[in-house]
Amino acid sequence: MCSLVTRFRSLILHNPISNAAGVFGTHTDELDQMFRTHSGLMVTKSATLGSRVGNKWPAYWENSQISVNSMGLPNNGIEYYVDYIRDLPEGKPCILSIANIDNEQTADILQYINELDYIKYPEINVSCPNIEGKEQLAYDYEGLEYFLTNILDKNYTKPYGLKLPPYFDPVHIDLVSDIIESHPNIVFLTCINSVGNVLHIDIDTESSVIIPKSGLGGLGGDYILPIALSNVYQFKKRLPHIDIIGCGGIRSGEDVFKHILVGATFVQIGTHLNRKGLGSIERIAEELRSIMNKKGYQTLDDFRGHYK
Ligand code: RRO
Repeated sequence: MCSLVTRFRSLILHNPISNAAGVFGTHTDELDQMFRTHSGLMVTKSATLGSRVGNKWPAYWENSQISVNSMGLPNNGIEYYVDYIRDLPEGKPCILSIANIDNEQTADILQYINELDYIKYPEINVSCPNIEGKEQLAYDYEGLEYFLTNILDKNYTKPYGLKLPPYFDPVHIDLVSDIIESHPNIVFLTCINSVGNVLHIDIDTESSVIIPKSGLGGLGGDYILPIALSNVYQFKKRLPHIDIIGCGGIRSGEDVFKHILVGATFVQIGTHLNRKGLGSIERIAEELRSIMNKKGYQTLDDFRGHYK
């Protein structure tokens, strides 16, 4: 029988599956539900210093293939998530996701969590596409370098990760990789956030399926699997010493297998969990196990990064 055990830095996970930030991670009852699932770990909604209600509704839409969202960072504020993690029983690590909408506020958050030993490997979201008038930080290379040097390095002294948007040109992956290499506390990258600013039109209403930002929103679901795989593959190749967390388009054990094949340490699932519920985690883990058994792989290391 094969094993799904996954080593991520100092953590040993019983399988390589997590929710994605924003799905089953905003309220404590959702996080409690995630804790009770079969997942190897979990992640909170991206938090800001204070709570936010988010964008005008409807801001989320999905069908059987895709999702489009412009949630606008609704969250309960950093303390809510930090306290939740502090009080969590042992058994499943919970990654704190932090959104940057304002450098000074993020500096305050980082100073606050720097002293807390129960916060491990926060995921810093530099790719939220849904704040009106605000560029995704990870597409602004100078702004990203400034942020990492003057906000992150100055206020947080422990290992952390970045949640990145999709990149569509290898030259951009090289540019971002150069920036990341000069910040040794970056130990993981989550690839990818939703594909920003897409437009899905309802033929009956002749308008978008969501309201904020004139209908533009972040795309998740089946269509983004090949984009995610390409980003995981390229970043892993460029930065082999860094853990890459695969996120995008996963709905089956086969999809998890593909993410790990191109180098992912573990994976996060968003749209599909929202659509099908948390029971799908166990099914997806079993599908992965069955593929490994068929191929004769005993552990995830037997094929991780072995894309031919
Ligand atoms: O809350 C959102 O609108 C949101 C965030 Br912070 C993000 O990182 N990605 C996304 O698709 N939506």
